[in-house]
Amino acid sequence: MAQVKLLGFWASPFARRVAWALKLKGVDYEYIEEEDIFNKSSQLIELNPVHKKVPVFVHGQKVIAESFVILQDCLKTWKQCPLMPQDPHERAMIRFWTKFAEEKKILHAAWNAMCSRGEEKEKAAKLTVDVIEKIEGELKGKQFFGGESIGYLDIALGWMSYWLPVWEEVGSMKIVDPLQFPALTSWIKNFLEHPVIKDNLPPRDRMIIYFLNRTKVLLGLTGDFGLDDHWLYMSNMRHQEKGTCEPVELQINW
Ligand SMILES: N[C@@H](CCC(=O)N[C@@H](CS)C(=O)NCC(=O)O)C(=O)O
Repeated sequence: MAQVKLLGFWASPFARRVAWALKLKGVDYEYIEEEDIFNKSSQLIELNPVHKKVPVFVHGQKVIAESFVILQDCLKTWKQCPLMPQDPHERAMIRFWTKFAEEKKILHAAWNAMCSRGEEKEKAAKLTVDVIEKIEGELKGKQFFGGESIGYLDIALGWMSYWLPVWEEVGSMKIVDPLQFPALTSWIKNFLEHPVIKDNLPPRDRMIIYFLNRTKVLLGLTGDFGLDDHWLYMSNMRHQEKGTCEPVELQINW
């Protein structure tokens, strides 16, 4: 069996898609962490010269980039735990919803909602909610998108179970209202309770700090955040949004 390697980054929802698929399929692989995604290793540049992004998948002589392209290759290479239904119409539906989520750029909209302010934030949050409304319909009465077990669409949208709540917290916003989206809310619970998924998630606290710092950089603020600063930052944001006080000076504490 040719050697399988996955080049990823701990906080990347795209790299995690591939890791989940490989784990579900029981494929042994070597994980290589890209230490600094903004100061790319020569290995990443060499393996993915077009986009210079993770994930990159290496299988013997084959090198593949782009999470969905990698997933497709995994489906064809390893038949165990198929992730796609047998029925052609059901397969088409999975492709339809994957394409829908990609074309609507829901992940990017949620990301933008986290790291923007004012009107731009509102627009991005609304776009995310509008797409979720459609996805909610597809989940009604199901444990997973794949029915009784995790499938391709669950993996494709898996970031919504764990990254989205972190982005909601960091961006001080509510996107997945359990009353508005009961099916998605219970899917999140089911997905995160799955043993393979549960054991393959980045630490939440580290994510909060990481995405707070990313947000801060993108908003043009300076200094690094520690977790203690998070709460100060949140209340600061809320006050600023309500226009109730001047910005509080942020402490650098780590
Ligand atoms: N469409 C790509 C997106 C990959 C991507 O954006 N990866 C991020 C990490 S989450 C990255 O490598 N960013 C580095 C950069 O933007 O330069 C996929 O699905 O694999």
